[in-house]
Amino acid sequence: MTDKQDREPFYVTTAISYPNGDPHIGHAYEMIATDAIARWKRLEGRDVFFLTGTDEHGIKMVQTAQAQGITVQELAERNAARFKALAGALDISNDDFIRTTEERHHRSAQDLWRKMLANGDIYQSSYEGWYSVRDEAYFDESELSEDGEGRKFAPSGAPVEWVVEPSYFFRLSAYQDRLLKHYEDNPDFIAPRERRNEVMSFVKSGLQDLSISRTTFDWGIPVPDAPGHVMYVWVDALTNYITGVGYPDTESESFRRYWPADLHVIGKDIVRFHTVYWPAFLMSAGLAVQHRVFAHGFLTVEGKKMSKSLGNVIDPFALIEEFGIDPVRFYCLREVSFGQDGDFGRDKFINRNNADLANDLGNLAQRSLSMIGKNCAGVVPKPGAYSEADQALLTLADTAITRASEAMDRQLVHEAVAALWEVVGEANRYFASQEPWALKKTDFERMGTVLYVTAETIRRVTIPALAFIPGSAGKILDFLAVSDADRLMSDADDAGALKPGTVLLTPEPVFQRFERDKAGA
Ligand code: ME8
Repeated sequence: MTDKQDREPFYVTTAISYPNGDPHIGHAYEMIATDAIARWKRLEGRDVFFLTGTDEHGIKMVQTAQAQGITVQELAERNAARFKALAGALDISNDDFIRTTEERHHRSAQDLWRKMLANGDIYQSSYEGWYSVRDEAYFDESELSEDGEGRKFAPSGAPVEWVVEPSYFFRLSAYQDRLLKHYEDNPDFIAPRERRNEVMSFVKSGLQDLSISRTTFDWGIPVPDAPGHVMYVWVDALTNYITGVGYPDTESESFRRYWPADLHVIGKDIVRFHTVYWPAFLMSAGLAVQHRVFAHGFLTVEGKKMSKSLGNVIDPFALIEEFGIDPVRFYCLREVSFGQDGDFGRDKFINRNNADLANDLGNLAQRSLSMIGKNCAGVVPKPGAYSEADQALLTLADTAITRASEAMDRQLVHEAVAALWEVVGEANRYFASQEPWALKKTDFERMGTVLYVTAETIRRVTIPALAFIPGSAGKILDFLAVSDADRLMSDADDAGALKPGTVLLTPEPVFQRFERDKAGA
């Protein structure tokens, strides 16, 4: 691979999670999808920097710690370690893990604050309004709902209370026109499109200044030169994206190289923070605005919203323990349309694993490569002239790789997976209809061609699959004796790169089949 400096940088982030509880499948989902995007870009030869982490300040952390009888530092320490462990357990290829309690981040957030202040965008006043502790946000009266007893609730369903406090404000109202111009000039700034429309109409309806400091608790980043005030957790949280690449040192190599970020991947509930507040903060501080925000949907479990009270929160560690990493990753990427809501269902999960991984890719690799082992002394045979069927499969691999790349450019991860698995499905039909086991007796040379075409097709789809199921795809490429240096998209594009005469390794089963639960099945 060429030197890092010669490759085009690509900076991608997840949201940083609140470590006030254990990570759940929604957190795992976001990590997996972002990891697939990061890995794909690396396969394309980009110099990727991938950041994830934890958002550790705010009143919710304080309240959870109190309820558990531990200090908030202890809570943050314990649960941040769980999120870090989750990234490891899911084979996430993040380059750094940021915690907002780190000193580097305090320095960064305070510097950003000073820049916004120097630009005249921060002023002191007092704030009163309907505040939801759970959402850590104030809401407009018009956004609230009410129950029969006069209690008011935020759109999330969380109760709100009337709060009055001295507060610093950010002059968000001054950014309405600049933001709208930014959306107009950069039609790809917010995806999917329906999110962009929502944000634009929200901004068009008028922006109010934003309360950005708190005085009712001290678990946060101190506002510079303002004793008693800590920063509103979202100012601090969003800043993680620049801290991660070296801010406030804007002259550092990493900041110059990676900022502005190419992509923030987040859930649909926090679009406003990332597409209204964050670009406004950056503009105020004289920094470049990130290129793009992609909002994914929410996962439900067996069709129901996850909640502690329903007891249906899925522990991703338990899932990995039971099924392994790649089946979990694959399900998330294949079954859910990225950008739409999706569902985790146990039967659907097992069906997907058995059909696409164990049967289609697993069996095909195992059967074809072990035939090469037994009949060709483990050496890739030299193909003869291609038949129409051979050509059709090879061409399909070509077009599918192109389609997958185009889909990944727009973060349509599910479309990319589907395009590749269409080839896997077709390769199975090809293998079954060509009957190489029968050709062995009738036309040995033709058998060699069929095995070559099959193995070459497996190589070509398995390289891009490294982004989705890195461990299993890596094993299959090992069996095919594809060296680490030959596992880039340019190698997948390179038809015929599997050289006749290559000595293969003995294949072993890569995927497992799982039984659906008897009860209720
Ligand atoms: O929002 N399905 O943290 P968080 C899919 N700290 N995604 C889900 C989900 C679900 N059921 N539940 C949550 C925060 N998410 C802030 C972010 S960024 C500067 C600060 C997603 O722990 C959610 O949309 O509540 C968000 O993108 C991420 O998980 C972390 O959520």
